[in-house]
This record gives sequence, C-alpha cells and structure tokens, in this order.
Amino acid sequence: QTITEARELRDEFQRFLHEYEFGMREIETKISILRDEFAHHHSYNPIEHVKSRLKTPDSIVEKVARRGIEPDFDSIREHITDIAGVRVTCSFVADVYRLFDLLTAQDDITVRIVKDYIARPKANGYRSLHAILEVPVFLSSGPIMVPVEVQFRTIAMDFWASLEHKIHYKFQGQVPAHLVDSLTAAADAATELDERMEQLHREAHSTTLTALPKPPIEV
Ligand code: 0O2
Repeated sequence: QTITEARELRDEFQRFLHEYEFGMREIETKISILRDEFAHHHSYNPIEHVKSRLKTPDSIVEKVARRGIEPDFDSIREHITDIAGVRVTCSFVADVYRLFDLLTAQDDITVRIVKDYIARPKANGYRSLHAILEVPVFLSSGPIMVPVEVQFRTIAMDFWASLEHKIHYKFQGQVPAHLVDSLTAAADAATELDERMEQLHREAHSTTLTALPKPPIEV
C-alpha cells in the first residue's frame, strides 16, 4: 500500500468519525433546548446531567471483531449503532419517559430501536431506557442520517450502573457470586428509592400553600 492510499484511509476514517460527532452534537443541542425551555417556561428542570462519548477506534475495532462484522465502513455503519452515545440522567422515572417522548416526537428524528430496561430490567438489575435515534446531519455534500444511542436513566440508576461497570471491569466480567447478589439487591434498593423519591416529589407538588398551616400572626 502506498503512503497516498494510507493517507486516504486515514482521511476516510476521520470523516467517518466526524459524522458521528456531528450527530451527537445535534442530539445534545436538542436536549439542551428542551432543558432550557423547561427551566424558563415550566420553572422545572427534569435533567440532572448529560454526558456524551464517541466510541474509541480501539473499541470499534474490538466490536467489529467480536461481532464478526465485515471490516469496511459501510458494514460498520450498518451494524454498529452505538458509535455516538448520549446519556441523559433525569431526576425521576416520569421525566425519563417524558424526555424520551419529547425527543422522539420531533419530526426530524427517526426511532430505530428502543430497549426499555426500566420496564424489563436485565437479570443483573440494570435499568435504563435505550434508544437508537437517527438524526439528519447537513454536510457540504448533502444530508446524511446518523444513528446515536441515547440512554435515559435516573440518578439512582446511573449511580448503580456506574459502580456495576467498575466492578465488572475490575473482575473482567468474572464477578464473584456474592458481589453479583449484592449488586442485584442494590438494584432493587435503587428501584425502591426511585419510587419513594418520585412519590415525595408528587406529594410536595400537590401540597399547595393554602393547605399548609398558617403561621401565627404576630401582634
Ligand atoms: P459504553 O462504554 O457505556 O458504551 P452491545 O452494544 O453489543 O454491548 P447491545 O445489546 O447492543 O450490547 O446494547 P444494549 O443492551 O443496548 O447496551 C449497551 C450499553 O448499555 C452498554 O454499552 C452500557 O453503556 C449499557 N449497559 C447495558 N447493560 C449494562 C449493564 O449490565 N451494566 C452497565 N453498567 N451498563 C450496561 P457498552 O458498549 O458496554 O459500554
């Protein structure tokens, strides 16, 4: 292979990754507009934080090999849909579904896959709402549709998933049984906490000032 061909391949790979970065930015913008609109017009912020990441070239190569995908750009585009990822952490489960509904109702968004691990948690207790969304990106050569994996979850789900991920990584997938059991129990506790916090939030909002006891009148 000549140096020119190697450079062409490098440029093509950079263009390939840029497509995902632009798609990710489109989704980030949509989410930040929703967040600002909520804050200004509903005096409520349903989003705690948003985190985005692009899969590293190493991680893409590893997935291509693990899944037996043809190592060309078209096959990777077709089969790997989580190169761009955005994680939206909300306060409550109701906010997770509200955000999902608002984002997926937008005309330019196409919903490719939805995996509701909140309605049906994974065996280890993992909960989150996953969606592969396609968003248009307008390049100088014309528009393209870019898939972005959006994960919606609550703070409690995020806390659990982040610790589980670290434990999984530390034991390279071979997590001792007693830790697996503890993690599953912790996932149940996180679910209960989500329910109690949401209930509390609803009660606080349905309690109007007039329903509160009046402070004594000072004379
Ligand atoms: P990262 O670094 O977060 O991107 P696959 O993508 O092939 O591994 P699948 O079935 O296509 O799996 O996707 P799925 O089930 O929608 O989940 C993929 C992503 O969800 C993972 O990405 C994690 O971010 C998260 N996830 C799924 N299951 C678990 C779990 O049991 N524990 C934790 N902590 N996270 C989970 P990556 O690529 O593994 O990692």
